[in-house]
Amino acid sequence: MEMTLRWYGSAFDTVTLEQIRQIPGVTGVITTLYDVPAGQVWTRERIRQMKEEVEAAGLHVAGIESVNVHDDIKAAGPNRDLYIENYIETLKNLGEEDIHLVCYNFMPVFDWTRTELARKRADGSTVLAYHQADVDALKPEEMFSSISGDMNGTVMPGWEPERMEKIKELFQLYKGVDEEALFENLKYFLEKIMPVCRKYDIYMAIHPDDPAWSVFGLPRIMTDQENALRLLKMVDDPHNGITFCTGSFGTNPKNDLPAMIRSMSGRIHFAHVRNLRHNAPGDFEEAAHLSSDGSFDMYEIMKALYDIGFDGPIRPDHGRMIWGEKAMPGYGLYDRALGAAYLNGLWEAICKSHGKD
Ligand code: DNO
Repeated sequence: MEMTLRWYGSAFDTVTLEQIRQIPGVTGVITTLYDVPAGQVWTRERIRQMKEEVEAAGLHVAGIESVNVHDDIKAAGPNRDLYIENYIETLKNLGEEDIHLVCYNFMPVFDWTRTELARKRADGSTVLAYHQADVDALKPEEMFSSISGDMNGTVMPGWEPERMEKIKELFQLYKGVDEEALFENLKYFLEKIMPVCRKYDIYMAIHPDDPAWSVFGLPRIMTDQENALRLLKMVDDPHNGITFCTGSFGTNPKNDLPAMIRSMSGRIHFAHVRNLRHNAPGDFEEAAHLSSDGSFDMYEIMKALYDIGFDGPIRPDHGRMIWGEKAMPGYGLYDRALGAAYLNGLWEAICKSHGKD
């Protein structure tokens, strides 16, 4: 595996490439062109500039998170074929710039969802949290304003204000789209992009839905082992794979994370490894990466990745906000750096217990 950190680009991130370069064992970043709206083509020039900036700092672009999928593709809206053409063009440009991993999601309207961005923990750190009863008490259009005050002046992925302004239209677009239709639309999209993925050897890695259940009555399909395996079989090509995000699949305590990893051998192209703490059904908060701080057994998760021969990029995921840092919630430097060091430590121990360096 290769240890990486997510980076939003110098115009958006409070964390610098120079800082990332100093985290032991981190050799790559997972990045994006954050200012290009879903549906627009990424030009080769912009991709090249992004690569050059990362490489000048002694790192490399290990993959993209995300090339976002336009809602017309997800909902089979009027311009879906046009947006798929644009997506193909972006993949071609990425392939020509030698980038071979693309993370994306297929969640309608909202990307990941939290009800609090700065819940205070006993040690004074703050974390992202989710409480189903709070979501149930809100209208979808109130969701953004209910959390926007805690964003520390950053733009959070999936929560761009211009998207949130169109929320009612977006809900309208998904009228009549149930889980089966969403699966169909995902299949249609993947079948159209597979030829360009094969040609440039690009690995598509869908991100699970977070939380792993329907929010505001919208359909969600990347929620458990059964559905993930259905997706892999539906378009049975190694270029159609998964971003295994423990924090997203793990929102549902019924998901057995190590067993899920083992069931997807060869098709996990990217891993997001983090911990969270379950308080009650539908009520969880994020935690430090350390097993004892949350509900997951991080050793078993890393061991499952090792056992299936996972060799893609991995990254620590949402961190707590600690040591007075002001950053995008979940994406500060300090706690993610601690997470990377801890995951590297687990990995080293697992390798050495198998007699490997
Ligand atoms: C949130 C992230 C998501 C993820 C997208 C992938 O912190 O995990 O925004 O990047 O769903 O497309």
